[in-house]
Amino acid sequence: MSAFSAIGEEQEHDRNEYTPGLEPQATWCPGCGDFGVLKALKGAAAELGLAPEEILVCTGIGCSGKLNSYFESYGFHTIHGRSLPVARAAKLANDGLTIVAAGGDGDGYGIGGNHFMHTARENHDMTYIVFNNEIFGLTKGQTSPTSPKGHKSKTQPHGSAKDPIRPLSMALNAGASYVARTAAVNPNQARDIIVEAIEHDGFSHIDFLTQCPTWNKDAKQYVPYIDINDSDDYEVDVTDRSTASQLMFETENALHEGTVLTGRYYVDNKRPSYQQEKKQIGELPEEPLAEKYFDDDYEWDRVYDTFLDKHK
Ligand SMILES: Cc1ncc(C[n+]2csc(CCOP(=O)(O)OP(=O)(O)O)c2C)c(N)n1
Ligand code: SF4
Ligand SMILES: [Mg+2]
Repeated sequence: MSAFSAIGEEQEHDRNEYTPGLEPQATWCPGCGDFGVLKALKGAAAELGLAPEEILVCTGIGCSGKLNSYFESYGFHTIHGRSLPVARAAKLANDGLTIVAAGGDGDGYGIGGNHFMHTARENHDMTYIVFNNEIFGLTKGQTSPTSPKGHKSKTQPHGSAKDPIRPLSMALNAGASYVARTAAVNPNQARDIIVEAIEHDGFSHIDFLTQCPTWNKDAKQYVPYIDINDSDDYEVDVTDRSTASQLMFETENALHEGTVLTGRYYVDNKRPSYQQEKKQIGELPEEPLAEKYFDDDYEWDRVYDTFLDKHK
């Protein structure tokens, strides 16, 4: 629970509380997988009993970057590939906040790849959701780092000559302490994974398969999918690093051969988070820095109410 909770310790929240009053209508295309992320995030926040003011959602640029426009909480729509450094700074200033960083495959695995690698390595306590639609959606379908080899787009009319990156393996090797893949076609699994990821102390990476029916007609490849944690064909010990590594490799190969594997791959509960380590060596005060500037008498208010008042 945040020290800044306006409501108190025990809270119950309805998923509808996370729908903003001013801009309830998402501008994503019909059938877009991004709706699945929003739905799963609302369900997870409600299940965890988090008040909107206890959550910060930092996003990058892209269709995915609109997530925090449609989710009622604190939000910071950053620049392309930069959701993670902003999220890190916010967590360092106020570790009572639940931090969700989010962006697209181009945003997080391309232009922001450096931040992804080092935020995982340093095990910053936050949940990072990457909307993986295997293209640049907002800018109309160009090839992205996760586009499969041979994928044709306006930027690669003869087909991409390059192998896509392996996001799960990348996260594991960089040092993420929680790694999972889910898909917009199953918001229930996605919700459960987001709940776990938020509860996890450390860097949680979720590669979230999101179909883009407008610019990536291969979207149908995301259905049906297999949950490795529920299937008899896979023996998964999420605490075993080498099993996780093998399964990730298999999953990343299978994706473009028509088999979509999802689930939790790796959970390391023993490794301290960046925040915990910094406190241990005395570089981070026990009391959040932000609390120094916190006004106890301030009544938390929805920003759009203020805007609406101004326009009366
Ligand atoms: C520094 C910078 N370079 C390029 C762009 C243009 N741009 C905006 S969104 C985008 C790609 C978004 O793709 P992705 O991150 O996969 O998100 P999606 O739209 O697919 O959700 C690009 C290249 C930008 N806004 N800033
Ligand atoms: S262009 Fe694709 S990713 Fe963007 S809103 Fe439309 S369907 Fe979704
Ligand atoms: Mg994309």
